[in-house]
Amino acid sequence: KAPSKIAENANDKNVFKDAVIRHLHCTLGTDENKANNHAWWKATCSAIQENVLEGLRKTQKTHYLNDTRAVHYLSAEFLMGRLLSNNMHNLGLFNTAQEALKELGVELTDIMEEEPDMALGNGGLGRLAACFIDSLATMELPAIGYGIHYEHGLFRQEIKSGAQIERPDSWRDYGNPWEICRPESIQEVSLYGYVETKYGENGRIQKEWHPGLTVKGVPWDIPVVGYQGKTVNVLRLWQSEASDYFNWDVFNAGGYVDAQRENVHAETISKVLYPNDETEAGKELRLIQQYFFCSCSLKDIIRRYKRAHGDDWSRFVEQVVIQLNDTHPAIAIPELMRILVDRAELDWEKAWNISTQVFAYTNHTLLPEALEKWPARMIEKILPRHLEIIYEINHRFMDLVDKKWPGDNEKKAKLSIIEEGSEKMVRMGNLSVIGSFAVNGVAEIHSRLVKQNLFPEFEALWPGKITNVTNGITPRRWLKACNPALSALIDKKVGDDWPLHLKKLEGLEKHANNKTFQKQFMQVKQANKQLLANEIKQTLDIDVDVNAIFDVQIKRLHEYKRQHLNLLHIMALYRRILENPDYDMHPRVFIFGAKAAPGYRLAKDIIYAINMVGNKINNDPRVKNKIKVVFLPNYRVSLAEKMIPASDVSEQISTAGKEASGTGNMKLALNGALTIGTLDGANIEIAEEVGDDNIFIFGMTVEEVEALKAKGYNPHDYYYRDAEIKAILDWLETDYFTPGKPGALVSIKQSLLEQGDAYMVLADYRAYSDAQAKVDEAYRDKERWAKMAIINTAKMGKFTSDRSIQDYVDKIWKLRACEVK
Ligand code: 26W
Repeated sequence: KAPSKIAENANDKNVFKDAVIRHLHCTLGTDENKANNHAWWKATCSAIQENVLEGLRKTQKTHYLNDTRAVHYLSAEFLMGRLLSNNMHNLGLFNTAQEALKELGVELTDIMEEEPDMALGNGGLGRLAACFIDSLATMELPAIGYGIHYEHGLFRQEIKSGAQIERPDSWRDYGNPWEICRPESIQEVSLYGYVETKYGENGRIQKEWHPGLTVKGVPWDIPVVGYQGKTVNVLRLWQSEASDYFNWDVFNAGGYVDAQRENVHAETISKVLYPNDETEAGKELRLIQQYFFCSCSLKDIIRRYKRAHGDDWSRFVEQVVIQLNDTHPAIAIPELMRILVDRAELDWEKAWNISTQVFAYTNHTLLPEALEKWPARMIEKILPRHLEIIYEINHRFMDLVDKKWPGDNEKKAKLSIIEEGSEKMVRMGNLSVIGSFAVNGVAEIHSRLVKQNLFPEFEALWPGKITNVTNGITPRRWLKACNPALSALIDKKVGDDWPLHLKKLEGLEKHANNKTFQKQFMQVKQANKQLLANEIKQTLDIDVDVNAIFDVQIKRLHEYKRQHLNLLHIMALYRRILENPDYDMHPRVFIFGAKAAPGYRLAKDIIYAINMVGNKINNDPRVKNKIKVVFLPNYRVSLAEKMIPASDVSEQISTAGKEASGTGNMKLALNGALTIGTLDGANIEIAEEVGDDNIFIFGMTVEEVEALKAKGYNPHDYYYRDAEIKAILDWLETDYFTPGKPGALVSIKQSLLEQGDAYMVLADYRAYSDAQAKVDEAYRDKERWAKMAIINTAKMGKFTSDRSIQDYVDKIWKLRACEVK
């Protein structure tokens, strides 16, 4: 099948050449003799964007004419990465563009490196949102993503003398060729002030919010191109600006300076992404960010609805479903109630009936420190009317609970939106469950734990409301675009429609024992490893051998993800080599990528430790290159795209019960890496798919973790009983890895001993070490390894985000595809 094209003749090489030249001339004001890579990149983007916009126009018209029901995906984060390669692949224009540019003397893969990542997210949750909107467009589902147009995305990480330094990310400094500003759709958002109670005619109590500040929300649209380019949806990101209209009063009263001050405040809202992953900071600006984008988005949704249905609210729930990506957009629930009750003057019951048929909520974490709670006093100051509404929601809900469990105050305390204590707190998780018609976790085990441990009272009250939708990843970006060599090999075996029907990869299984295919598969891996080795040489000046095992751990740095378990094992291998120069192991390169939240001390200490231990090992001739440790700085989507195709081993070693799902585990296995992992998150479902022989599972189960905790876990037991553990932890206290600075790595030892080892690293250490020995043994048998790797790729069909989206459609959204011709 020829790839479909949007614009007439788009994949005619000469047409494409002309378009690029035209943009060099007319958009960028340069020419082909002067243009540098950056200009070529921009001109190429503009040429592609012509095709994208054609599809966008058709899609919007089709959705409008068909008055389609749509899903509105509200997320504080969208980790989009780069868009050029993705858009070219999805439009079927990659080869055309590559050949056209070659004739112009330009290497496409070089200019692709000019594109800054759109890093408007922290990690898993933000990247999931990006994969989901790719799938939504691919499946021709009417959908819009709503988020924040952060001026600065996640910080850029530099490593200085082994330690993380944060530098600002400026992804838009030289313009973003993909985004379109839509001043015609600006929204106003109110903050602060007070609420006036009025008595309207017929005695109805009316609430009027007199805000203290109004800001503008300016929408920027990023087109989202589905695979094969038929549907082009949008990601709409809101940028805050001072509302000139509101500040007139202050300005006219001679308060020029005050007016300027308010300007600063308004523009601060979308300035920067909070770099915290899994720790709730309770910062006022973060709550304002959340409300800002929710309010803009709801008003946008309502504007579009009213355009078709006027003031008739009766069909709103048929047309609109809103998915809350974690609790970050939960404030949208009282905001919709405010609009319906105070503005549209609907009865509370009617308004609540609408709201609770519109919202659905996804939970992404069980960690108590990540569950959002806002001081009631803070909400009262910023959103006084919303706090009243939250109290009213809670009051009515408590009546309902009393009917179910009369007089049971313990149940009420657990279910209440309000947590009583020295400071009253609003639990956003409870608000989300109460205000939604469906709640889901992101992997089977996680959803079970959401029901059993996080929200057991809600599960008893509303059985069936909490369900599971296992996460997924888009195979377009995470195989087709990032691993062209493997993709071409797969095309030859199973045909080229696997990016749309990932289960077709199962067709590879019958070749898993074929020696020729094994060779081809491993040659692709080897070539990808060489590309990564070049990258490592270039950025860190470390030589790595592509015949070594490439063992990769890439994810945010967090104690529960246990990068330090990996590090302890590396130190153990090093120690074994020092004690026995003939220690027999296949050479291995341990590769890390991880950012630590800037305020997370121990996470930063672990990064420092990886670098210092690595530096020592890499330069110790006694190691004879059996071990290399590589920490690649500034881990991000575009770096992941280079690391994942080159990985042999995928480290997924979180404490059981802590990693909600993981999605990197899926990306690595899809690209033929073998997982060493715990029975946690989606690892369990990956193991079910590939079979126990094709994965290295180790360590405690959730039940065993819970039992050990109940019995009383004492890490000292492991320290004194296992000589290797003791030797390694004691080593951390010396200045062996940090010459002249004894104790520089001691915080890790302390966290694992005195501070109680909250994530049970020591309890799982020996099992991990044994599993690593099995990895070593398996790799030495080249045929066995190749077979296992092939089976991993073959069995990843379940984990396409298309399947996740289909699950959402069937279980929650009840959406229909809308064909765009
Ligand atoms: C309030 C601070 C904060 C910020 C972000 C708390 C929590 C978060 C996210 C929920 C963290 C996150 O990204 N969670 C990850 O979500 C992925 C997608 O579902 C899962 O695959 C990961 O297991 C989960 O850690």
